[in-house]
Amino acid sequence: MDKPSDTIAALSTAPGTAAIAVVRLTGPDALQIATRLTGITPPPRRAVLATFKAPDGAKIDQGLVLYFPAPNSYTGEDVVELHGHGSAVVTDWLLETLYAHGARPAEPGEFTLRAFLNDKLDLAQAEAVADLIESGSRAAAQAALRSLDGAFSNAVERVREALVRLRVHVEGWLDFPDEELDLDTAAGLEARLEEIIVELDALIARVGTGRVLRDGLTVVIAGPPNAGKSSLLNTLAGYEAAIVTQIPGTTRDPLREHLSLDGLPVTLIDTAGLRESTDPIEAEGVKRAQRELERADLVLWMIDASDGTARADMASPAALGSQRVTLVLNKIDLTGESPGAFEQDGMPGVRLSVKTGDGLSLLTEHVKSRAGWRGDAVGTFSARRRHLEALERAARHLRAARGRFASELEIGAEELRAAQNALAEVTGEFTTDDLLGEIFATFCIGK
Ligand SMILES: Nc1nc2c(ncn2[C@@H]2O[C@H](COP(=O)(O)OP(=O)(O)O)[C@@H](O)[C@H]2O)c(=O)[nH]1
Ligand SMILES: [Mg+2]
Repeated sequence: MDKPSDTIAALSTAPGTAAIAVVRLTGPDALQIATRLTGITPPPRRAVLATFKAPDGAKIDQGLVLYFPAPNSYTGEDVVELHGHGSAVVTDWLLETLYAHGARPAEPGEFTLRAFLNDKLDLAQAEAVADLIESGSRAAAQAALRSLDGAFSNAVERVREALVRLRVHVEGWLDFPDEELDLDTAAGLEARLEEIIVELDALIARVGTGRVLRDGLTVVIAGPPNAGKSSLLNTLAGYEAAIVTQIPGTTRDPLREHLSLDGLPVTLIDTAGLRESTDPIEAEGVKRAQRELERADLVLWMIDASDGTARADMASPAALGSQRVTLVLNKIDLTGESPGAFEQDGMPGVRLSVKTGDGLSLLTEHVKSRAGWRGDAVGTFSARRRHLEALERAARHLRAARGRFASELEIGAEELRAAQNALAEVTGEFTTDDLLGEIFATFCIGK
């Protein structure tokens, strides 16, 4: 994307009635427009009182003018802030005057886009600005601030630098096609690749926590009818959100509840019991349940412990991808089993009774730990699904390069290159205009 050459203006504080409203200008004509508005040339980085006048000389307002010369400003361009009174009528008139003097209304996120284009922020930091503004909890705000400080970008950069060093070596060997890579050299390269994979995996785990902090964790309760799924939702939600009866097939529409497990934002979804049904309404409910399963971050697969047939079939949810499934063996009050954790077919499980509450805290602890959740979110940075996808793609390419250095060096080199490109997408060295448009369109105007 080309660097912009025009000057934009927008209200940067919330619209409506307020004590003060801040209107910002950025671009090459910002100073000249402010001078025409106020009749003075504002000094750099010092607030001065001025009268804002319309082109016909009418007084619009009185307020402070603050001038940040390029490149030492938020956008890297000349920026002027006008602090006036927070009246919608006054700010509209002020903006109209700025437009008359040659400024153009800013698009959403355009100030931050300019900061990105002028290398004031990388893309992950620019996204952190929006995440900070929109943060719904103190932990989320802290995480966004850490990303804005560059903690996330630096962590990505460390992995990228290690990868670049490895690539320099690999590409160096490619220049001598006749030379066979001796086994020692290949083993050395493999070892360095493994180190990078370990570091990237650790980063992905941290990013997962940050992503959950921003978007929440989607947990779907599924399983055969009558297992106690709706009872679990009601217990965790703290009220009778879902209808519970002893009649199998009671739940049809997926039911969502937003709740917080010790600060971890969770969207809990109760679904229709999965079974073949001739009732068209229940069959549609089952179809919708399956759709929710595909989108879930975590599936709680619930089974009635007193139901021998269901217990025998406990391995069936492994097909969902066992890393996303936790088995929940409910109604142990009927079987006399004790609450606790277990494992079956590679899937973790918890034995509990929703009715008596035994083992419920084990389940909430388990969900928090699977989300990588530490109550205080110390050291977490905010991250988005986009970041996680790019990092996971990079990790897949690195794994695909494994074992290639001895005999298929070219393929290995290609995978490393693809991994580096995926990493660069996070910080924005490697982006398309479409992606930039998509990201900044979700910002507020004036930011
Ligand atoms: N004994 C016992 N009954 C339970 C327990 N949890 C749920 N139930 C009962 O099992 C039946 C089905 O519960 P429900 O939550 O509607 O199951 P769903 O079909 O999976 O949503 C109801 O009669 C509940 O009261 C439990 O832990 N112990
Ligand atoms: Mg139900």
